[in-house]
Amino acid sequence: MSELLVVPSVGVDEGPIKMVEYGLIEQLLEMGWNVEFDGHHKLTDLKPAEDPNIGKLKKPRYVSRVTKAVAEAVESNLRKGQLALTLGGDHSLALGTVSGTLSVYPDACLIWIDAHADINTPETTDSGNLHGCPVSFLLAVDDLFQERISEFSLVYIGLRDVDPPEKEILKKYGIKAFSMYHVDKYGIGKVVEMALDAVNPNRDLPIHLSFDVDALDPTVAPSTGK
Ligand SMILES: [Mn+2]
Repeated sequence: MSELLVVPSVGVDEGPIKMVEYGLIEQLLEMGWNVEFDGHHKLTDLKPAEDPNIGKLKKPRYVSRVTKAVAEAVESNLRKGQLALTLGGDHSLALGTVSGTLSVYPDACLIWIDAHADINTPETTDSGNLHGCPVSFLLAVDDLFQERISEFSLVYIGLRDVDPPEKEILKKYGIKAFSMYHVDKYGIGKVVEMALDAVNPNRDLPIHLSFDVDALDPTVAPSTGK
């Protein structure tokens, strides 16, 4: 049984629900999954009337409210013994999805498949976009977040655009990362094995996989930035 939640976000609003409309659920059913569609969660009503920046961070209250709602939805589905598959949003969504997972499976490891490390802190971010920061919050690099994941439980696959301050953080914490160089050199199957060896050597821990579509080659997914 898996539960499918769809959460839109500005900029890529229609993408997630279009995947459902174009037959994602039917395809999952064909693959043998028993899918319960949890609906299109439109969280725009959580948007606060006023949401001034905090430091450089943009829309902090809105992202915070969405994070809480998503975490609760993921948690309640996981507590029913289901696999939660969440589609949508930019990668700030992972603040909620990973938190929901950690509240039920505190020993879960996190596989982050992305062109970007998304590990800027409120200090290092240039843009102030929270979708560039979720991993630093999840690791509590700045002690901002409650549900903390250990740096030893996190592994990256697919990196190809990492900011210099992010490189410093990855180095400081000794976070395992496989870039596109490794994927080209070893192939994705071998890289996934190596990533699992790093965070889940006995293959006995729960896995949270967070996938940014920009990890795909821009020739097959041209609409997601670089
Ligand atoms: Mn990305």
